[in-house]
Amino acid sequence: MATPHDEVLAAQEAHLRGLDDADERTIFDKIVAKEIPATILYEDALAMAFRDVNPQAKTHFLVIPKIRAGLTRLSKATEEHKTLLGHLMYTASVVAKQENLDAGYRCVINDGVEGCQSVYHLHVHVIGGQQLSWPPG
Ligand code: D5M
Repeated sequence: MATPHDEVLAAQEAHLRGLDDADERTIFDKIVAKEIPATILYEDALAMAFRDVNPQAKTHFLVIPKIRAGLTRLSKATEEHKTLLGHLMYTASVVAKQENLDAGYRCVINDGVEGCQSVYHLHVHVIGGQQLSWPPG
């Protein structure tokens, strides 16, 4: 039976499909479509989490919107993306628990050239499993 949460996700999914710019596909779209392999840790109607291919710590996974809906980067966010952005952060916390990151972790979103973004499909890096240092470079 669908829960109220499932209904919210389904409504968001329909809304995001209306905003989608699917012709410009990224490597992450191919992971969502299962055209290229990835170690998938979590998936629902809106979000997917998978291990980063180039881990920067003992645990490093990415949380992405399955439908990019114009969110190539965080700086493209509009009012219409608020629910999705909240869902991505919540998903990061759910998967971090699943990965036993009980002692803490870091969430990072790189934006644009100066933020060192390389894949233009919004993603949250979740890094942990060891003591991290601060500040980053
Ligand atoms: O981070 C982009 C991240 O995406 C970077 O840490 C590598 C990761 N990446 C790239 N291709 C793959 C595949 N195929 N699987 C898993 N992870 C991948 P950015 O913030 O854009 O610099």
